[in-house]
Amino acid sequence: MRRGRKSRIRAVYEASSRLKFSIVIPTYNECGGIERLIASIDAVFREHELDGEMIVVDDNSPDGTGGIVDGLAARYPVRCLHRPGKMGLSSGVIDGWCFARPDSVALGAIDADFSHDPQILPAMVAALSGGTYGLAVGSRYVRGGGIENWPLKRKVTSIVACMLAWPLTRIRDITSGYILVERDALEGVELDPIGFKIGLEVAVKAKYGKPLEVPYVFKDRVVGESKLNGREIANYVRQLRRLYAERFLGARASGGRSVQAVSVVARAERV
Ligand SMILES: Nc1nc2c(ncn2[C@@H]2O[C@H](COP(=O)(O)OP(=O)(O)OP(=O)(O)O)[C@@H](O)[C@H]2O)c(=O)[nH]1
Ligand SMILES: [Mg+2]
Repeated sequence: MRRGRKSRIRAVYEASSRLKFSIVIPTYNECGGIERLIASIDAVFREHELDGEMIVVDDNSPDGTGGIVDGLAARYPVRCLHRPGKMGLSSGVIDGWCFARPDSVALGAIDADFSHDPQILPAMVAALSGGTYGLAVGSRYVRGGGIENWPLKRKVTSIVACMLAWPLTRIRDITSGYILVERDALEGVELDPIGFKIGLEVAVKAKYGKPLEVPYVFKDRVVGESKLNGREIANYVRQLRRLYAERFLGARASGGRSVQAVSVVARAERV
């Protein structure tokens, strides 16, 4: 009897001490793999007893991705934020963070195409739970990480893109997009919603203290089509130019979305 009570108390304690987090999955035409991804992330949550929720941000995908996610909400810890049209990956992640439950103390992002391995989520969560790190980045470019099935041209483009940002940060895989960051680290930070590289924006601007790169092997998408195009590459160059100007010329950022606005929106949507 006494043991039962003790273990119940321990269970309540462990539950309350688990790190609550929300991870955003931006989607545009990902009907081919979204259900499998949500089921896989849920399996990781269950196996490792993680207190996570998934937020899919869908831009009115013509292939019906958003509707599929709505249909999964009863079975999995997932909610879908529907936007009226294709508005970009980074702005989707920021809107998803707005939509996240307000008591999530960490906010993250993962691509919908299985390029980012959900199996490293527990290590990312553990990094933040331990209190030593405020940002965890899924990384292809630290020991243990890598890339599978990419042509040489794509590998070279990726490493060059990372190198262009290295003077701004000590994070190697700076174009990763697979991140988990403390909500507090985003407070008062203006995030530029341009383009694809929300990870870069967070890594350069947020106040997270120490970052940890968690290795994983990136896999090329097997279903659906890439949305990376020349326009997004140009956006990356524009984003870099703004970040360099802010860092080294003291230019003032404009048009950013602040974390304050994020929390306010999150609260407003829940009322
Ligand atoms: N909501 C939303 N999601 C987007 C948008 N553009 C891309 N995404 C999603 O962002 C993630 C990354 O896009 P990808 O097309 O895989 O881009 P990538 O990983 O750079 O390129 P690939 O190597 O081809 O996979 C995927 O989950 C996309 O569905 C957008 O405009 N809005
Ligand atoms: Mg991809």
